[in-house]
Amino acid sequence: MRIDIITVLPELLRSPFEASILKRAIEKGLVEVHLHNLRDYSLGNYNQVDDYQFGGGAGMVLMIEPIDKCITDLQVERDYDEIIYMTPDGQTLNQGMANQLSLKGNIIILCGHYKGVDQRVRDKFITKEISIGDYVLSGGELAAAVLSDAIIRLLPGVLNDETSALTDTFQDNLLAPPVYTRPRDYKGMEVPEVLLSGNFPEIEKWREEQAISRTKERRPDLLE
Ligand code: 6GU
Repeated sequence: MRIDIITVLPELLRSPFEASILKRAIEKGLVEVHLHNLRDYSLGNYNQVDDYQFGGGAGMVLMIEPIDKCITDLQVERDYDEIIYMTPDGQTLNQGMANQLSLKGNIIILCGHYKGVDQRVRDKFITKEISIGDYVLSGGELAAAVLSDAIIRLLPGVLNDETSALTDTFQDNLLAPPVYTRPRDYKGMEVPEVLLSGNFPEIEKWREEQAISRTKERRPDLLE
């Protein structure tokens, strides 16, 4: 898989891909992530990528020209399955969407900023608009990092047995059960007996019950 991210703040997006699981996925060649600074595609002398909005009002708007130039350059090299715009008025990201996107070959992620992008960008180029929740971030970069992480960890070979996505919260619309590690007794707080029993069918049953009761209590909406 290949992810191309278009942003006015590439520096904000570097570190998530330079550590831990995402870094290893890139090193293993399981995914390529390319950051594109929108300013490199600006037309005028001032590296201008945003402008005042027609009709007046506070806040700058990302202009269509640099975005067109960047996307068109990328499309000359390869076909893209999705061109995603990160925006708080998009469809709210969930595990199902991450699962679907992890099956794609090449995707572009465009990060919004300021008041957003010229509507004509959305009309002409964008195939999916995604939000990561009902709150406002100062730009789409952190949201793009969240989306990329959710996708990349699902790619075959990225996770090992220990970090398997199969037992994730949400993967079967259930929250994950509680987990424990050593010591067995910490200042009188004990690990549930069943986990120490070695009886794996019993352990599986306990985990399933815990997952269901946790979901009922914390996220009854997931069970509807
Ligand atoms: Cl994708 N962008 C911004 N700016 N804020 C958000 C968001 C995206 N998702 C939730 N809040």
